[in-house]
Amino acid sequence: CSRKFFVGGNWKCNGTVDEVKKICCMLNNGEVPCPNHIVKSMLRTDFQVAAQNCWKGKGGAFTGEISAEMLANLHVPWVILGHSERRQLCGETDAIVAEKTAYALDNGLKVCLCVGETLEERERNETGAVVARQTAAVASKICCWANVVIAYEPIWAIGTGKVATPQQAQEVHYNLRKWLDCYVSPHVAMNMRIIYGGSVTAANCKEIGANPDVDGFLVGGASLKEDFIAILNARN
Ligand code: G2H
Repeated sequence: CSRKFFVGGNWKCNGTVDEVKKICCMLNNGEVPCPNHIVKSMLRTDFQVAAQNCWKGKGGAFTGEISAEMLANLHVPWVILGHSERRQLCGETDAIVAEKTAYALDNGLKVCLCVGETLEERERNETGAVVARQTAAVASKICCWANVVIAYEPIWAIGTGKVATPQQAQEVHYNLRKWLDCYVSPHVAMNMRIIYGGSVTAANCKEIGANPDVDGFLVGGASLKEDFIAILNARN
């Protein structure tokens, strides 16, 4: 398969200087094939840093925000957009996430776009429709997907210790790839890395990562621990 396995660590709103130093040390010493500039200067160059959000348009009088231009200027190559914590806690709609994605890509950033359903939506059998709706909003605003990775993160599995089964993850990833094939293009569908996020650990990563449509992980809690090295090696 031509899709290179992709693993992101999402530290969220965690980390004192000492804790960050400890995690960087663990990563730098890990045998493996961020949110800020300090992290970048501490890490081996084969790791790339991501911001966890950015402003939806050109920077300016938007107190508390960081713009795509500022990230690019700081040489932060990636930004995570549409994480369910942003959608649910900060009111980011599909349209806002799409606008942010388009603006970030236009400014040279790579985007890890998060999608995923709530427990109620899964129970109503709406998973496929929700993920398609969230992706369609972005598809209406961008035409080049080369710098996008899609993270499927079922909200009921985030930070709950309740992980999707390998079959559940594979099914959603497969259907999302089919959607891309139909509504974007066969080329984008074939090359899109669709990664899984939601309570990934060293113990469950191999089984989930062995699925043909699972191209990596976005990892929260476990990325703060030694576990992350095993997750980075899930496909090795
Ligand atoms: C989902 C994930 C990281 P966790 O948000 O993106 O977090 O691995 O803690 O469930």
